[in-house]
Amino acid sequence: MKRRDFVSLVSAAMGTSVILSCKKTLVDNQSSLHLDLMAARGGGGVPAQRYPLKFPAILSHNGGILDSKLATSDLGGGVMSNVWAYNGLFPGPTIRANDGDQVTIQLQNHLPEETITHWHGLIVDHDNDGHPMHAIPKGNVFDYDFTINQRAGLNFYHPHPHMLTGKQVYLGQAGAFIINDSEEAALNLPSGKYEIPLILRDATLDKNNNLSYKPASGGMFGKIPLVNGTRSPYLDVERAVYRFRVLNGANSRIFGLALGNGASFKLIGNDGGLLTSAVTINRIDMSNGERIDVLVDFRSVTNGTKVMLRDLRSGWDLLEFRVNSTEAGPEVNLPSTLSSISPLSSPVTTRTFSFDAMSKINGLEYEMDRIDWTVPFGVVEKWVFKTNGNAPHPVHVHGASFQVVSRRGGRNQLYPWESGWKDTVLLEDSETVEVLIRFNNYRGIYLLHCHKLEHEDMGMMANFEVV
Ligand SMILES: [Cu+2]
Repeated sequence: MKRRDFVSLVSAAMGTSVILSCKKTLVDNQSSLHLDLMAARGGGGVPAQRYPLKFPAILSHNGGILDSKLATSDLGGGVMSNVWAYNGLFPGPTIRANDGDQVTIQLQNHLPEETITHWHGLIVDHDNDGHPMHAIPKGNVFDYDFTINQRAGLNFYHPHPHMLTGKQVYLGQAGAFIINDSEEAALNLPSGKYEIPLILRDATLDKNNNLSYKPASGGMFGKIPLVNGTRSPYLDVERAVYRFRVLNGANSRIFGLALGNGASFKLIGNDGGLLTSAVTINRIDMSNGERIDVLVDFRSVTNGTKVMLRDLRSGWDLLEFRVNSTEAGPEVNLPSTLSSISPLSSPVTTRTFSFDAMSKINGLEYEMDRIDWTVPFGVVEKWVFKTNGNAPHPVHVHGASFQVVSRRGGRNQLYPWESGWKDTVLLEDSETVEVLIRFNNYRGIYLLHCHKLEHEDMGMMANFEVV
């Protein structure tokens, strides 16, 4: 498929949302009016009503089925929206596995078009990576079978069919994949009801409250925020320390997270798992596909107080914490070293990748059958990411994690959430970002691409082969 087909695909996507919105949906008139009023406030301000934060169900990593299908979901207040959901859930079920576990999951495609699921952050062999060349037509299944061999962390599963990723993720095809290991377990981090996954995204709803995908070449920016598929959510919390596992699951929007009461986060992990040590920080910026792992301490907050998780970039209120207990919970004591991370060094090769316009890497748009470079197995390389404009480009690599070593130009610095192991790094205009990377798990064909999904779908993606 060539770029010229993107326009017709976009038209097709819009046509789909029209068809979806024509389906009969029971809408309470009052709720509908209320939601429209809230939408008019652009998701910011003070909505008249908030809805309980949803939590995705857990799916077994061993023998689980991911059924991609059309469904309806309550985004809050009992108003149903048409979505494309894994197992009818929006977002999809959370998968948990331990390092060393065998994962066997069957993807069933009941969407009206091809799809394939990619496990963003998981280091798996080419056949299990959800490469677009493995997309299955509607009515077909794909059996995944791989072993977890990596550090504990929060990962992100979503479709990866060429030129359809943005639409499918937007319509609801997304979920969390959490890996646990013994190193993490030894830290006794908050768990159970004190460990909360938060999948952030935005959305635009049409007048029937259905998701409306209308991408522009600069990306798809929705008019309201959703957290775990909930609009204007709240969460009752105790006076305790909570662990929030946060994923930016939006197609294009970057979030600048902060707490409304000025309290700080204790940042303990990111894409590739635990950091070397915890960092106390007041703001964290997350581009598409990035993850963070933070502790928030509500112990000193007075019972009955509300604390807002905010997005400083849009001015949106994302999630209201309602502190609702009299007794304060225990302190969480972290060791000064959370995890040992060996720095990569002495790269044998330097490769430069220029993310140009909105659809090209080094002057080329994606071709499914073209391998643009080969990488020797097991050696450290330096990859340099730059751009001639049209950023932000969140750069994502499949098949290995990397370490970010420098950013020159633009923001001209690295941030605490960019230390340790990463698989996605934000490239802004006039920046040059250098990473060190080593593919020492599998040989095979993998992808480098922009994770602004509309850029990816237009062709800002490349195949390389580890040999
Ligand atoms: Cu981009």
